[in-house]
Amino acid sequence: MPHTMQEIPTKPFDGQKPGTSGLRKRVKVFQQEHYTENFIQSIFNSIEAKGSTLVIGGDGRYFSPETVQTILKIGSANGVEKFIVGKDSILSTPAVSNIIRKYKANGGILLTASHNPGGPDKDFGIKYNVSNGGPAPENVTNKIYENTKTIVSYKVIEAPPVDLSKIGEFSYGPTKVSIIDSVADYVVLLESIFDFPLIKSFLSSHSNDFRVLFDGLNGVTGPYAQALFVDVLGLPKSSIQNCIPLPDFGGGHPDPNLIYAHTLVDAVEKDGIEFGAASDGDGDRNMIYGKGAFVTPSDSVAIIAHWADAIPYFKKGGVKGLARSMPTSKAIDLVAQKKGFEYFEVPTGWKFFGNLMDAGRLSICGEESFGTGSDHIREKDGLWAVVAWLNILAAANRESPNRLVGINELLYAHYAIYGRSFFSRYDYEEVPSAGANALVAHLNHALDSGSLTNTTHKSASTGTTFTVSGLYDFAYTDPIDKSVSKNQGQVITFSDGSRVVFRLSGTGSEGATVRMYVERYVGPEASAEELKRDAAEGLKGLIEVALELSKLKEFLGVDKPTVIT
Ligand code: VG1
Ligand code: CO
Repeated sequence: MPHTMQEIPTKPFDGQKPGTSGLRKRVKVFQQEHYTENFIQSIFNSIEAKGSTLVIGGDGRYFSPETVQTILKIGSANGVEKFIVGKDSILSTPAVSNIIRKYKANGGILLTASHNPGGPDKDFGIKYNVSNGGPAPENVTNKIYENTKTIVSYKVIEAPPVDLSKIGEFSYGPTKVSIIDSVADYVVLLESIFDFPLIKSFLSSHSNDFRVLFDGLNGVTGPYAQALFVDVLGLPKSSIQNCIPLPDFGGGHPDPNLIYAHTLVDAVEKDGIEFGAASDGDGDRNMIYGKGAFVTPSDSVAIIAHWADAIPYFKKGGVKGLARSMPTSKAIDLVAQKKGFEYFEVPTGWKFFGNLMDAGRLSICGEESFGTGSDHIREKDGLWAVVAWLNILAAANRESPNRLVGINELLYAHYAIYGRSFFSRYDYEEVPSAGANALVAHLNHALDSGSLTNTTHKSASTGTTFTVSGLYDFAYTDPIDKSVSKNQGQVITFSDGSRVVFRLSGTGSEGATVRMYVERYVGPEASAEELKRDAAEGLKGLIEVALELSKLKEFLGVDKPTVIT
């Protein structure tokens, strides 16, 4: 088909640096003339675009359909041979990772700002994934960023927009465009991993005493949840809620935690539902929350690792190794030690797990930020984690035919073997950058001068004392490619093994977001009462001491965190 190409002059924009997971800004920023085009051309300048096959999809948030057309225009002009696009621009982040791998594409462009709110006044995001299906590593994102600083023009092809609602193969100038079903490949993938017949028989024999509720928070997972829970597993339609993807997620934060997923928490508590779960805007996060039972993501990944044998994928392929991001609690390390698996601590962000998986040294990993996953793809995977929990509960109940094993029974059984890591995260969102930088400088000073080391601090309300045993700035050398990532969070350790971490977020779109992570370990010899304690109670003293040591409230000028998880 004849086509015309145009080269359009442009000028660089400041600040097009991808963060923890892609470039995230307000929609209004992306809507500026040439802004989105510049970033997309910079991606194509940084990869081998000619002759490539790329996947496009996202969480369906506001400004996605327009951006798909922009990518098609610029990509085609840059020589992309084929685009595989999710119908209506919808593909969850894990689904994109799977499609890149399954169809041997060269990479993919994901249109999402994940758990950040959407809509004309909220956030949009663009992320590039490479051929292993995972987020581009730092050398690629740095190259993209360097390109955004020197860009002088971008290329477009002139062609009418593609109808994204029609599944099929189309030609678009010199490029092939294949619009695919958003859900089908992902369902096939999960069916190849889990014991669906076992889960199905467990759920149908316990339809009265083990009810399930999944909340899509109006993000991308709705259609996937319908397919998995209702169509495949045979649960009633009432088992899923907020499962229509909306461009503004119904006005909420599509973030599965105790604060933002209150539609799930409320429904579970009101109806006494045994198993509740939610996922985020783009489907890579998960929360497991049943009646009176909240599973911290750090515990969740440890429990999945402990029960790996119940999952056919691991039973067959074995567990090659375990890993967590640095701020995540050490619960999974204990499982690795007991079972003799290799284990790793990497910086925050899923991109750091990819090399280990590709090298065959990592099978199950997680982040405290409600991210759990495995080497079946190269992104964290919300619905994978939910189905993993159902598979494990089904297996546990097969061993306990007379008494229902629920979420809490699994948790307490785990603590009785490994002990418990009390864990919590305080987020101070959109605080002034100057205050956040001053906090970092204060901690750096303590680190360099050693002024805090060996000091003892007493919590006013609990009377517990904590002695600082060390302070360091976390840096990571990738064991596979030896690349070094510095300044990944400031860690304060205490003589009782407790730990506090301070980190600046790399996913916010305004001001700065400071995260404080606290962890306190209690061994399996502790009393059942101690092990079953409310997490907030178990951490109270340590949190007070952490706030005092860091002078966080003074620096940030705020009294309370925006979110506690
Ligand atoms: C946050 C989380 C991090 C996660 C990242 C992307 O990053 O802390 O663990 O990998 O979001 O998750 P930060 O830099 O804001 O702390 V998602 O679901 O937003 O892609
Ligand atoms: Co996400």
